[in-house]
Amino acid sequence: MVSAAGTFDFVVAANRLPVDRVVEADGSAHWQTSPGGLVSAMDPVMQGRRAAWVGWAGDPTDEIAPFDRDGIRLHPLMLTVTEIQDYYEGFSNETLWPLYHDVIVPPRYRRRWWAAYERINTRFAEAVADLAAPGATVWIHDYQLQLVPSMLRAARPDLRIGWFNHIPFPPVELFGQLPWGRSVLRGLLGADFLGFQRTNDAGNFMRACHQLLGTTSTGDVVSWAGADDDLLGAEPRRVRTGAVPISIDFTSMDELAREPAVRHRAAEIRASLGDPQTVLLGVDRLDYTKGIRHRLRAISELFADGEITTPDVTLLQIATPSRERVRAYQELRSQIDGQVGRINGDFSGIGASAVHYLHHSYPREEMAALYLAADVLLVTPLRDGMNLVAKEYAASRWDGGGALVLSEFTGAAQELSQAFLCNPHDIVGLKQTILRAMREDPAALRKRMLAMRRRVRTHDVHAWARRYLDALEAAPGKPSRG
Ligand code: ADQ
Repeated sequence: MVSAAGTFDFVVAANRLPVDRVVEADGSAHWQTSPGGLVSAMDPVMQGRRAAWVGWAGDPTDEIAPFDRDGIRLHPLMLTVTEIQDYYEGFSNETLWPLYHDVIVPPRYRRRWWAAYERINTRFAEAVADLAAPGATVWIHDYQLQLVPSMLRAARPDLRIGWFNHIPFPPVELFGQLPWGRSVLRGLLGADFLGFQRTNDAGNFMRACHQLLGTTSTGDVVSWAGADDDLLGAEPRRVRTGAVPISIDFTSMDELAREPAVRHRAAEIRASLGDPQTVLLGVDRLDYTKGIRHRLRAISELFADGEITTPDVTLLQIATPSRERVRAYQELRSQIDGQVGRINGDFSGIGASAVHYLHHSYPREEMAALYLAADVLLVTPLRDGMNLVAKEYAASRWDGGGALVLSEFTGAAQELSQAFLCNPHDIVGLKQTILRAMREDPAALRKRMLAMRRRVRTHDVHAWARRYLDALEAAPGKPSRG
């Protein structure tokens, strides 16, 4: 059924709204802008347009009416406790997340979760259909909303619909496990343009469509011949795909890291670590995709081999707990807690910890100071769509200092080829790479860092959003009858 049009020319749909609801001790509540790149990426492209954002409001609460903030209409969707368990923790984070990250832990396939995923995607599509003006542009984000493109197209064929995947898209040999894989692909093919982090992700998607739906492709365009299909309808479709790697706000990170207070704080951090010769740093969400266990294994062996010793070398590992109600994350946390405890028990001295392990979440100023304080940043994911931490490190190092050890299984590795690239599964190789990064002479390090900074400066988040929207605008769009 075609629904009535709204008044917004540009509508974003993402799992979360760009604001968090903060409830004070006295029970009063207010909204606070969420930290994170997506908000700053979307802001410049939303300003000056009649723009709206549809997303889950966070913790379950009573119905909240849509409201305006900074000239943007925010449209909260409320989820019940059961919907959060089934759609978000279940299908999004226990099925799709591990499946799309190379099945590092086994995905769980539960029919009840899939039914909830379909229901919540329907609610997102209905909300966007009601808000979007005739011919509006809609940008849908990420793996939680893969059915929205087709659901939305069925209701509003006049819209220009884009979707961007922040995480990898797996090879068809893995994707084929998903009992509802064909529905997911048909859900996505409702878009005009499907953006991915890497060319390989777009290729994996096209191969999955070919193998599971029998589509053909010419260059970056997937053609679906049309069929009596409940999601996609009977019309043939041509959908453009492409790699548009996400980035960060280089200028604001660079400026922040130059501030005297941040530089002073960086020196303070080093002093409180006991002024070691080498500070190694890891900054991750506590997630099994991030390769924290492999990193700690390598560090532990380097201490055991006597290649590094306290107090000369210390690792500062910041790991913000996430998805704490999901079992795999609880297990990971206790494994890492144990590993850190063993390393410190075996190799720390009095007042000289081998590993400083922190769960806190920090303001941007403190993140910039941490990056400035680190001689080597260790980014060792087993699989990561992009990894913004690597790019933030480069943007913070206006001084040309620091070394980046970067897993070849991150999207960032495609762009930051001057990093010390590593395979985190190869512990021997990882140890050697860490030592090389620690021992490289400053002039060579500086050359590498300046090249990485150039790349992030010229490919920042604003360029990303523009490139994405240009590709969406240029997508074939209208169904071709051949
Ligand atoms: P994430 O898996 O969350 O994102 P990442 O790209 O590294 O991973 O971004 C993490 C962000 O959180 C960074 O901006 C970082 O500064 C911040 N952060 C981490 N720890 C923090 C702490 N303790 N305190 C404050 N801030 C902290 C997903 C995909 C990635 C992809 C992004 C964007 O998994 O591959 O790069 O989306 O598309």
